[in-house]
Amino acid sequence: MAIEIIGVPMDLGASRRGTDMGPSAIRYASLSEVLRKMELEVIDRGNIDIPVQESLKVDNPSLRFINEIIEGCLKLGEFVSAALDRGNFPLVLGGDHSIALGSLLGASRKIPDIGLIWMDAHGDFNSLETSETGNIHGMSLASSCGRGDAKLVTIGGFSPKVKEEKTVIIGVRDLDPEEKIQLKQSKVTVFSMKDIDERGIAQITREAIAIAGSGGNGIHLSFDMDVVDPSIASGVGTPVTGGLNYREAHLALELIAEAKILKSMEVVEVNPILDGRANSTAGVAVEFIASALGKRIFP
Ligand code: NNH
Ligand code: MN
Ligand code: MN
Ligand code: MN
Repeated sequence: MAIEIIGVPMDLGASRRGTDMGPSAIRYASLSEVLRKMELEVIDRGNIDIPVQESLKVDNPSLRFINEIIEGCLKLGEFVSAALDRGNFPLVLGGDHSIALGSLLGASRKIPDIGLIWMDAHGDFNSLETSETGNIHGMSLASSCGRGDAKLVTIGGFSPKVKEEKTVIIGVRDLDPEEKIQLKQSKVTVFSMKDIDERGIAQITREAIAIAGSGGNGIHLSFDMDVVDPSIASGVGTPVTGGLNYREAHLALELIAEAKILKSMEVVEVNPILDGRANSTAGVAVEFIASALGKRIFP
């Protein structure tokens, strides 16, 4: 099994420009070298073709750049499915979180009944009716669960991509008012920062693994870099204070690796131009990827 790196220079799903540089920033922070030192085989498939924002005009302000995002996610879905067909592990580098639509299309087409752990400061559970921004990166989880705009929901020709019963959000601390109601009415399991503070990240992660991993088909991990505290990862478009600390994030990923249930992964929302220290957020992203893929402190 090789790790197949797939870059998605997508910034059409978010307001602040710069996540299109995420894949370069993460590669520049020595991703391949770090993984090869772990004795993993690495194949870099390069980047998916995504149009440059300045070359487009917004035709639908409540679903900004929907057509271009769908087109990009269909391409990404093909790359993810092809990697799984080869028996490989798709590692998707974002890009804003709208790309989860493509990763989950590609993964769930090949792995029916796949579970999902979504680590994020946000719920990404908006629909066009509840969104205050029209940004599709805030809608990608709801759409993947079968809620919202029909074009987003049925991308790839089937829905849902994941069952709400097998979907778990970890680290959330910023929900829009209507989004909160939608999430409450859903069957998604939500572990907020309060739950983590109260019960500890180890216990929460174990419960998440049990829920998302139930049935034994494995899980997709969608890791939004803003789940960690901005003091660790400042280079994200929508930072929210009070996030996971450095070790909490590593421990969650180490436990997921130990459970041996991970089938595919994406790391999203790295925005190097907003980084407080030169490319440090991408550097931390590489460390997190290594933990998720089995790097151990000891033995
Ligand atoms: N909830 C907001 C929206 O829908 C912000 C979403 N931003 C994110 N999501 N970074 O992870 O626009
Ligand atoms: Mn997100
Ligand atoms: Mn987020
Ligand atoms: Mn804490």
